Amino acid sequence: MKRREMPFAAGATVSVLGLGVSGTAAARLAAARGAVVYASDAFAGVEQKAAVDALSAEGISAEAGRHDMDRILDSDLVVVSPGISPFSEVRQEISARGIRTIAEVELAYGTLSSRVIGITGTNGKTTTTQLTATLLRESGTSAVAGGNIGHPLSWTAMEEEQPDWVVVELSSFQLADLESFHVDIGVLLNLAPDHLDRYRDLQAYYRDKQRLFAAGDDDTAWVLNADDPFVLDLANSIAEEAFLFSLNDPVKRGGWLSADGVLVGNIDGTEERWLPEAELPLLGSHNVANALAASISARLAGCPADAVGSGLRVPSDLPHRLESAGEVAGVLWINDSKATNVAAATAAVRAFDRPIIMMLGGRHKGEPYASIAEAGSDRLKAVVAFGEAAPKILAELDGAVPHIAVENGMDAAVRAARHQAVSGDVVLFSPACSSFDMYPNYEVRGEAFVRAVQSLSTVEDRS
Ligand code: UMA
Repeated sequence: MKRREMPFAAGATVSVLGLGVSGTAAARLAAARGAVVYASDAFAGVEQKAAVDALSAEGISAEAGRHDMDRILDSDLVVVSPGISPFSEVRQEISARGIRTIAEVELAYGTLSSRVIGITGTNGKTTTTQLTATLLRESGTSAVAGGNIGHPLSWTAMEEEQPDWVVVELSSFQLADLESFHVDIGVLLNLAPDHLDRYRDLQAYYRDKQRLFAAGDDDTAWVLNADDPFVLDLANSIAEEAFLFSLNDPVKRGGWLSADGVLVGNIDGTEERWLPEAELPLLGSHNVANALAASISARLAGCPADAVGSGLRVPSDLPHRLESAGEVAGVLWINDSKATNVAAATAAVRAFDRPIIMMLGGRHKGEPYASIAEAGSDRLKAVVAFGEAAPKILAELDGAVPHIAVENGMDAAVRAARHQAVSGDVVLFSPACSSFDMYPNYEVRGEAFVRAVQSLSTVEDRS
């Protein structure tokens, strides 16, 4: 295994780009480890200004509204927030100068003593990351879920007591800027088009995902989706030695969904029946796949076979992922705001076998919407399109679904969906687009949806 090293010497100058959660965490960690830190954000919104105030109060040099390029280009190391594209002006200038640039997770890794499970894939990363950490904790092993899940790894690196395992959700953006980050267990869940607004093409996105394999060595245990040909292709020869998971067929070693509907595993030559699918609190077959990946990973990290079932039964507390927003007059409203790409929305459609009214829209990310209509061809009653992407969704799905409406704003879109729904239907808010046309992130969008549903139920209660 590669030896862990702090990525800078004491007294080195470290510039941190971006003052979101990962940038502020990185600035604090680098300063705590003896670097002279300059943290900056190109924008000067309320959050960035608050971050500047907080860091300045701790003696860390920070500014919002500009990147001081003289200072940045003079630094020994740059730590970059994942949201800042390699094609941005600031990063282009830094790379032209040949200054070493790393991700926040890489910085954190250098100061962590925990063993690492790294989880990536287009969809299901957060669920699998959280579930793996839950399985480990439920079986008495200390584990923290971090990374893209919203808990910067630097937070854990700054804790005095570090867990035995960190389960790290790795986005392609983070993978792109790894150096010596090493995974003891590496998981690739699935691959589908996403982030085509940032990547030149699909291959470029997949190439960043492939960097997971560069973070392993001969001692790394790999967990791969046997049902996804793109995953197997990307893994190449690694797939031969990997632990696989499948919803379709038993695998030599790994986990699968048996013909009688049980999540079954085989880690060390003996078959283990983990949990009947019906007892899994998560909805949808994509979540059965996530649960299999989490179970294999947890078993490999020391969770005993007989502890998997009870760990899988622990309800997930992840909001905005196929979460009920309530039932109004027999209509079930589902908040799946985290579905920010077409593959996630397609998986959501597959999770319901009753008539569906689908709410789609937001900022278009470059992917075609046809697969959503195909996945729901016998159940999709109507689509309500909203946001910037609405004209594109209308053009692509008109004629492919029985009814399509375009609405402006969340409240109007929710009312239009209500208009289409009858008792027994589900209204699925699984937008397939990013939220950035109307909201700062998918969480705020999900909350706006839930509020609109709640006000609808108040009106209906009164009438
Ligand atoms: N900025 C600059 N200069 C620029 C461009 C942007 O300073 O040229 C600033 C922005 O003004 C902003 C900051 O950089 O203040 C953006 O940082 P960020 O987007 O990396 O935000 P963080 O709050 O640090 O959140 C990041 C991840 N965000 C992204 O990858 C876009 C979070 O994932 C992650 O939870 C967090 O680090 C902790 O690790 C979010 C996400 O949407 C949930 N991820 C994508 C996904 O899951 O699909 C990859």
